[in-house]
Amino acid sequence: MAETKKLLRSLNGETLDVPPIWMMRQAGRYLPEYRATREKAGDFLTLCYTPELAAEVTLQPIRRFGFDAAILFADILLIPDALGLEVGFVKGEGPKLSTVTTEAGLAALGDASGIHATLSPVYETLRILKAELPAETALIGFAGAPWTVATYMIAGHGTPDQGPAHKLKAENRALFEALLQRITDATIEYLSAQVEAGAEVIKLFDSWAGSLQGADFADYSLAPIRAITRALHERHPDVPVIGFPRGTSKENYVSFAKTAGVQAVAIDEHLDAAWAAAELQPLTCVQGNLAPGHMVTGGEALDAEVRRIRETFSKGPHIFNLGHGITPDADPENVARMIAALRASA
Ligand code: 1CP
Repeated sequence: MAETKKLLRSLNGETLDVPPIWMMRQAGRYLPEYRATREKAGDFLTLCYTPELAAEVTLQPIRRFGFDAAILFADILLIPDALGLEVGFVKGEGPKLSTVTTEAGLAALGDASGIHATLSPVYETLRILKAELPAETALIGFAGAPWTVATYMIAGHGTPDQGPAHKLKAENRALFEALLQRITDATIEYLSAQVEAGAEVIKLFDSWAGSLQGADFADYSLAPIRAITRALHERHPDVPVIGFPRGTSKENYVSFAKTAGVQAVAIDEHLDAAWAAAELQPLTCVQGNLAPGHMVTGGEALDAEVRRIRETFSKGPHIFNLGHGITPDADPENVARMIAALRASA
C-alpha cells in the first residue's frame, strides 16, 4: 500500500506540494488544556510517567490543530532518571539533577539494560497513542543526543554555555567519554523499545551541539549520534531518524547531513533557509525553520515568513517546523494561523 502519512513520505525523500507540519514542544505550557492536565498530574515527572496523562497531552495539539505528526510527551532527562540520578523539575526554575563528575559517580549509574523498569510507562504511552491517533498522523518518539543529555548530568541543571561539561571534558576526558558511552548505550535500548511500542519516526535532540567546536563536534555530537542510528537501523532498518544539531556551523550541518545516518536534518532559525535548501536539501530531507518568536507576534509577518520558508524548500523534501520549541508566551491563534498559511500556499 502506498504510504499515506505525509511525514513518512517526506522522510522517504518525496517532495510534496504542501509539506507536513508539526512543532517542537507542541504539547506545552502555551496551551490552556496542557496547563490543566499538568496541574492534575502535580509534578512534571508524574505527567511523563502516567501513560493516560502523557497520551492526553500528546493528543491535545493534534485535536486542536491537526498537525501531521504527534511527538511522544516525555523529556530528554528521563534517561538520567532511568540511569539512577535524582531528577526533579522545580516550577519556574527548570530541571535539577544529581550529578556525575567522578569515576565513583559513573560506577554508581545503572547500565543500559536496567532502564526499562523506569521507562516502561513511556512505552505504554506510545501504545495508547498508536491506538488513538488519526490514521494520517505519524507518531514520533525521541531522545536527547548523548552530548546534550551529558551536559545536564554533569552540571545538574541547564547552563547557558555548558561550562561544567566542557570543564570535565578538559580535565578528565576518559571519564567524560565513558559517560557519553553509557548514555549512548542506554539511548539505543530506549529508542529500540520506543519503536517496538509504536514510534514510527525517531528524533534526536542535540540542543547544545552549538557549543562543540572543531573536532569536538565530530567526536561528541556526530559520532555518538551515528552510533545510535547504526544500532537502531540494525534492529529497525526502516525507521527514519531526524537529527537536530542545533546551533552548529554550516560546515558541521553539512558533515552531519552526510555522515550521521539520519533521514532528515532539523535546522534552527539562525541558519539561512536559502543556504540550507542549496547545500543540505540535495543530501537529505530538511526540517525547519520558522523562528519561534512568530508564535508570539503573529500577524502578516508570520504569513510572509511561512510562505518564504515553504517556497525556499519547495524543490526537495521538507518538513515544516519551528527552528526550536514554541515558548510558553505564544498565542495558540498564531499556531492555527501558521498552519492555515502553510496549507493555503500550494
Ligand atoms: O512545567 C512544565 O510543563 C515543563 C516544561 C517542559 C515540557 C513541556 C519540559 C521541562 N519538558 C517538556 C516536554 C518536552 N521536552 C518534550 C515533549 C514533546 C513536545 O515537543 O511536545 C520534548 C521533545 C522535550 C525535549 C527537551 N527537554 C529538550 C530538547 C529540545 C529542546 O527544547 O531543545 C531539552 C533541552 C529538555 C530539557 C528541559 N525539559 C524541560 C525544560 C524547561 C528543559 C530545558 C532546561 C534548560 O536547559 O533550560
